Amino acid sequence: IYVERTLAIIKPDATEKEEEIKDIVLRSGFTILQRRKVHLTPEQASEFYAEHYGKLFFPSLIAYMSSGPIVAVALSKDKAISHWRQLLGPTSTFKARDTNPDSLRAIYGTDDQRNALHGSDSYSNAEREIRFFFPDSVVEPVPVGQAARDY
Ligand code: YYY
Ligand code: MG
Repeated sequence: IYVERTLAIIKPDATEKEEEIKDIVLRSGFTILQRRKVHLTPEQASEFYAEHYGKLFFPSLIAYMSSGPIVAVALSKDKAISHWRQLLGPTSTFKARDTNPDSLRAIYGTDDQRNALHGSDSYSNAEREIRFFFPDSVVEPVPVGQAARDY
């Protein structure tokens, strides 16, 4: 089994549900490696979401992500990156409610932007995002014969 890491974030609109979300995370077979509650400055949120710089929704995304404390969590599991994205559901809370009502964004999201939770979308982003919140975390070696890969 190829155990992977991914970065999850409980966004400001969902931190009150942390215990409930944690139960689902553990029941879904993830291991919590590290957890940190932090209130990002707009500058830090912009750095985290740099790939979206210049898009129409960027300013409001940064305002939202710096509006209150968030909980960053490093998770591990077999195929953690894709499994976590699956459990999250689609980016839009409304689409999640329509197409995947059991997903975390369907349950905990507020609207198309305030979608309660984040998940890394690729191996390289997962490693970058884990380093962003947990700079001291140990870098996991890639098993022999398995190249680091994106999904
Ligand atoms: O990876 P994921 O969070 O599912 O979506 P991204 O396309 O990376 O966008 C990041 C973040 O930005 C998303 O969680 C909500 C917000 N957003 C938005 O407000 N409006 C959009 N049209 C797309 C994304
Ligand atoms: Mg994304």
